[in-house]
Amino acid sequence: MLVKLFRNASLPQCLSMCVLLFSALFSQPWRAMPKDNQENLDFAKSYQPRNKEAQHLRILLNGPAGAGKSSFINSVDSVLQRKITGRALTDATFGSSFTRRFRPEHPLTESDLGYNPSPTLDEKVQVLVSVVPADTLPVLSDEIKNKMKDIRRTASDMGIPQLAVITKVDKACRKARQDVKNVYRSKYLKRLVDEFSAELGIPVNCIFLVKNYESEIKTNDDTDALILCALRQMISFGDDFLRNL
Ligand SMILES: Nc1nc2c(ncn2[C@@H]2O[C@H](COP(=O)(O)OP(=O)(O)OP(=O)(O)O)[C@@H](O)[C@H]2O)c(=O)[nH]1
Ligand SMILES: [Mg+2]
Repeated sequence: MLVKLFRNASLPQCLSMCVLLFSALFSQPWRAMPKDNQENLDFAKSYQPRNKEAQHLRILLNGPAGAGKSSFINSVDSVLQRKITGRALTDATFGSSFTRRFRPEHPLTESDLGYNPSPTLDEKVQVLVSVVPADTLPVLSDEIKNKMKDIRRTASDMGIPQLAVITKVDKACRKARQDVKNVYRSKYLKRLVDEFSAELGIPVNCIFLVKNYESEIKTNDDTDALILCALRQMISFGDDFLRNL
């Protein structure tokens, strides 16, 4: 079929078909980023829950060791403070998880340290965020995927809204590494999003591509834009959930 297409096309048509077939970027991003970050920044900084019984939003990040959960927390902190911060400990070796373990097959019981039998509205989780790294996403084990699905199912039963963040886009895609503005133009990353969406059952519009701050000593607008876009959606989802309680 392809051969037929090429045989019937003129030379310029052939050339443009070649470009289309082999280019790694869409001509337009499949998700537009705002022209500047001010609105999203103001929104995140001034956010107050509309449900007056709640003081703040509680967002649970869940994902494999080394996925970039702590880095994402630090990145959000860095964006909001407009300088690189490092409040949550990250681990470059990630042999064992730094962040607290979460095992749906062994729910906490009253005898566990820190178990809270009657959490207040403020102490309950209002948004679940699945965090996965783009570079190893294609080889994520079934065990981890099933665990993430279990956690999502438990959250769904409780009506908790969910979204996903795919980190380390710079490690998975050369074009994204060269210029972070290419993230939502990368055909490879779009395919990753589509496949992850189908596998975990998370709609594409609830999946966000992110490059965390890890080696930078200054923040920059393009990296901020990706982080703020994800953060804004987390806040909106959480606030809707709180309001409907
Ligand atoms: N290049 C790149 N590296 C990243 C990114 N996000 C995280 N990292 C690096 O990945 C490593 C692991 O990140 P962490 O934030 O510690 O991962 P985690 O999910 O908190 O891991 P645990 O707490 O062990 O479960 C660190 O060395 C980070 O600097 C990213 O977007 N790009
Ligand atoms: Mg961590």
